[in-house]
Amino acid sequence: MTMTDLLAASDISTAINACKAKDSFSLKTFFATVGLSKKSPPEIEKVFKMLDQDKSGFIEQDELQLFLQKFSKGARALTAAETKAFLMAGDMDGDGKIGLCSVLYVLL
Ligand SMILES: [Ca+2]
Repeated sequence: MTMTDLLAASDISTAINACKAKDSFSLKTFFATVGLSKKSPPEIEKVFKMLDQDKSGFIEQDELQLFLQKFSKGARALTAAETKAFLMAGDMDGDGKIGLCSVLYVLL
């Protein structure tokens, strides 16, 4: 399973290109552009599992930093500020990591 099994490659490149500049990443914009906002919860869960590299059930800070590269290998890493903003948006209980429920909450 790869991202392009679930998402259109053209949508992924549009979304990656839209945040090429450092600190221009917006979670909601990215999810919308990449087509994730229109996906069903089971499909979103599949994407979540690809992002959760160590299968801990959460997306931790180190996995967040490499978030864009999970969609496209050549993409840049997120900056510290972007990673922090991502955590603030998605970490509902303040434990420093993002669970699937938080992702669904941001998306739906
Ligand atoms: Ca993890």
